[in-house]
Amino acid sequence: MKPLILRNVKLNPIVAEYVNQFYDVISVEELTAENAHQIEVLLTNGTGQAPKELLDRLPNLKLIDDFGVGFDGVDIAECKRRNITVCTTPGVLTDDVADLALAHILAFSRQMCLAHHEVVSGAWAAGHKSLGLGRKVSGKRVGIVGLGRIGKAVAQRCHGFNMSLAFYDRYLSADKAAADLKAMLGVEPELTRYDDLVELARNSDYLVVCAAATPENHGLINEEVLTALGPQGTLINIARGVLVDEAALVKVLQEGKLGGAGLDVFAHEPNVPAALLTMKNVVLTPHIASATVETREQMASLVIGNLKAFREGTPYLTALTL
Ligand code: 8YV
Repeated sequence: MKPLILRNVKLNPIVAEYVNQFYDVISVEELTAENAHQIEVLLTNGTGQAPKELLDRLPNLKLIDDFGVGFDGVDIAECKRRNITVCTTPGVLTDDVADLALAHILAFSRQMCLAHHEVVSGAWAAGHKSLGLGRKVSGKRVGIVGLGRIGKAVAQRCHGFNMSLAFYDRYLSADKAAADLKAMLGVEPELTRYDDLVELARNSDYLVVCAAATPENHGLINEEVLTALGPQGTLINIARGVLVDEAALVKVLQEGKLGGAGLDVFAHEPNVPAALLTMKNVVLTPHIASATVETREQMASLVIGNLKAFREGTPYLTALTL
């Protein structure tokens, strides 16, 4: 009989193939008072939930192996207290997530979804052209909320579009940000740091949310911020849905106080506020920022590497410092 391993999400197929060689996998629904004490490893992903109530049921848990860079569903304080290691997949998905932010900027501004529909519906061929003009992206102002690894990769790409760069990040000084970007770009970009998120929004054409979903960031993008972004402004969220007050977002879009939104993440995935589904000034994707063959292979390789390290007692590849 193989040892048991617990999953609280559906496993990536590459990870599953490795895991099945050494473990019998059970889901949280299959956890019982009898088998819970056997669990030493929990397999999760960036949106998987590991609250204290679950951790309390797992007295021998040693590793949470996360197929993702986000760990907002994991009770980190409890992991720290109990010395449970948490491994994530940092770095390997940065490019893809930043690429998707740019894809949203372009898709929204150049009306890609409406334009595609105009062709496939036959409207264009029939001469019923209803598509108005889009908006130019090159040369516009981008405001980046959270200038970590992903935020900087977004800045790097926006610089390529001759956009002016500004950011809001409580933990990063203007000098450090400028030095980091200079190292990436080879030139020092024009970069403005805002202490006030509303001011950043007021001075941005695109506000791109790249921050982590820490409890203090919940609802960070509120009605005041969205209104400051304004009728010519676009919100892009490739981070986490909870960072945005979704009710306020729907309200400002309905009232025409915000130009539009490109959203890959939502507060209650896979549920999307019904009002957004019929709006023409939104582009919606189903949390696909890291969903490419290449990146998912690299993420799987880190998850497997960390599990291997656990099994062999060697150092973890990407353990969080708790
Ligand atoms: C994944 C993510 O979609 O890395 C994250 O935090 O949200 C995404 O890369 C998620 O982990 C599901 O596999």
